[in-house]
Amino acid sequence: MSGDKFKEFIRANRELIENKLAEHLPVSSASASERLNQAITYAVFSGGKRLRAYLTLIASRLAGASERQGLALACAMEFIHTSSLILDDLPAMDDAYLRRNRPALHIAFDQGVAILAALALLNEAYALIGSCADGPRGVKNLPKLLRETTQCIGNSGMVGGQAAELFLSGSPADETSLTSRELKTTGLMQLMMTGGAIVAGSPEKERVALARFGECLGKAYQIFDDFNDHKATGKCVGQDVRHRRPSALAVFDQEESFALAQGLITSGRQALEVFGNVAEAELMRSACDYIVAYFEVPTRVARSHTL
Ligand code: GRG
Repeated sequence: MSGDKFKEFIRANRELIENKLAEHLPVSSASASERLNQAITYAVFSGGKRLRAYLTLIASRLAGASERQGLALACAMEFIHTSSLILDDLPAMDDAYLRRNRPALHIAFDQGVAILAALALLNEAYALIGSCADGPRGVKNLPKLLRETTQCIGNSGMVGGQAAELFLSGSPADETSLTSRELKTTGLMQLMMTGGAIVAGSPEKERVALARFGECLGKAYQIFDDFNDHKATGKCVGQDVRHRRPSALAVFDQEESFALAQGLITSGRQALEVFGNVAEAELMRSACDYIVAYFEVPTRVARSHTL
């Protein structure tokens, strides 16, 4: 139950993912771009767990996307994630000085470079997503993939969720504000799960199941992350409290939050039933166990939760 299969997958694929990220790193050869290149390297190779890359690769394989498409999507998701962390840490957003146990990018370099590095990574992510148009199916499905991408990243996804977090801070939090704010995390998790299925032209039933899994996992992940706000995990401690963010802890007590997150994980696992016991579906289930163990969630009876 501690995610051993997923841990083994990480061990087996770590080098592959790190090499692919290095290969696709958007380094500039323009004059005087060394500092930008250093900042991009600093941000991407700074000890992140790479969960988004691994989960994307598994979901893409599960959906029948080619290995090349799966790896391109995996790198794209990790670049989007890194870009969002850089922007999130800026003084105008979370005003955080620490990320992954090191100075945040805008502290290690400066705000201008940090913003450009975030843009370069986001831009490269779109190029990687565009590169999934190989083969007749890829070409046909690319417009749909781009639509899904812009929705998951834009105002109905990460950008919208971050805006809700900023603008609802200080107001009394409730379940509605939490639902808006969690888009900052669920948006990307949904895209990670559906990207491969869209490009591979998977049956609607499978794509919907993957989207549901991503949504449930994203919501649970955000709740777990909220719980880490007061722990020293390599980020600034107590940011949600300091900014009076609409976090799970502002609405539920600890027991309720864990039960809610556990219930979401259970719903996500149920969504995967459409795939039976194929190896990649088992890996996704194992990833759920890994995440629950990583966040040291106490074992409790899961409360059923309807979205
Ligand atoms: C479109 C790039 C872009 C940004 C949109 C700034 C922003 C607007 C959104 C912020 C999204 C955000 C930072 C959500 C938090 C997600 C989260 C729980 C991060 C922590 O993930 P881990 O623990 O991190 O997996 P590591 O360090 O392991 O990669």
